[in-house]
Amino acid sequence: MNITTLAGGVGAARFLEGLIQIVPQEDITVISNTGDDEDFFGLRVSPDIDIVIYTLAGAINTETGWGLAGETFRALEALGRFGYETWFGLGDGDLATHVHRTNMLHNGATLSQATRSIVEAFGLRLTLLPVSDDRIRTIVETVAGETLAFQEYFVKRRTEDEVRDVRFDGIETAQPAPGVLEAIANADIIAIAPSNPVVSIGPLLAVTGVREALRTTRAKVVGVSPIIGGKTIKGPADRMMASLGMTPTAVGVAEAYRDFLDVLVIDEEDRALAPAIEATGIRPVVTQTIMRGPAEKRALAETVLAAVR
Ligand code: FO1
Repeated sequence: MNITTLAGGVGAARFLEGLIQIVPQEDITVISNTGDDEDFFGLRVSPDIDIVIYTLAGAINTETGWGLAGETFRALEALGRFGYETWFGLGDGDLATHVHRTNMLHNGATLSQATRSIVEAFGLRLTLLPVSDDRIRTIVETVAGETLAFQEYFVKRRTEDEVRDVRFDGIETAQPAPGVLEAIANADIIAIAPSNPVVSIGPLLAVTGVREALRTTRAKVVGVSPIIGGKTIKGPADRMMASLGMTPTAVGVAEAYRDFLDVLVIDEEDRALAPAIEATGIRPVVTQTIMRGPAEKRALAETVLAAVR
């Protein structure tokens, strides 16, 4: 059974931790957001790709949900001496990943090839595809009229700015990476991870052909709402959806995916929203979606697969 997951960062990684407990990694393809990617000190950093790899390899810093466990930050401190900005927490071990990725890109490899190399080096056997090998940059326009690169908005400014608009620079010409459309067309099940619908899943859906592939695939498409009781566990999805005129609830998630989603898994807390989701033409499945430990991650993955089997 082939399962393709559309993924952002932390929420997706936690969902995938459950999935790999019940499905062989060889049967899983993850299509990853690259709109968060940024260059620091000339190095290409791909946070959502790395968060998924580090998490599934058991190497993640579980307190933050990003970066490597037991990191030191000596190189970053030393870079600060030269006047570089150091607000983006790149640890010493993490830097090696970015050096390797950037080196491969400089030598003519694609982001897909560099990603495969990192996946293998961390001992994983699933297929992890960046949604595109072409550069896509998520840009946030604030109500105050500023234009911020995603990491500036997310990390430097701690998501404090009110968002007026979000755009994906490069999206008009970005082509799906090799294997992306095939992984959607040939999957038995497609799972949309509990990630931010605007800035994590949004860039994936905006790449030429991806949304159409989701609409026409023979696979069942099941999503997990990242919004519980009108709030996100982590990140600004609720506030962002509200300021962009979307309904900041599981119903808003259903509306955002209504043209391709068959089932939306929502939390017990949102049971009362089930009829409104049903009204969008999507079947709601109510379960416990907060993933604290390995058993809860596994249970959520089991519910997601059972919902469309
Ligand atoms: N998130 C933070 O909130 N602060 C950081 O300093 C930070 C550093 C960082 C370094 C490498 C990496 O792969 C991710 C990092 N993140 C950091 C997470 C990242 O900004 C976001 O979680 C994703 O872009 C959103 O999915």
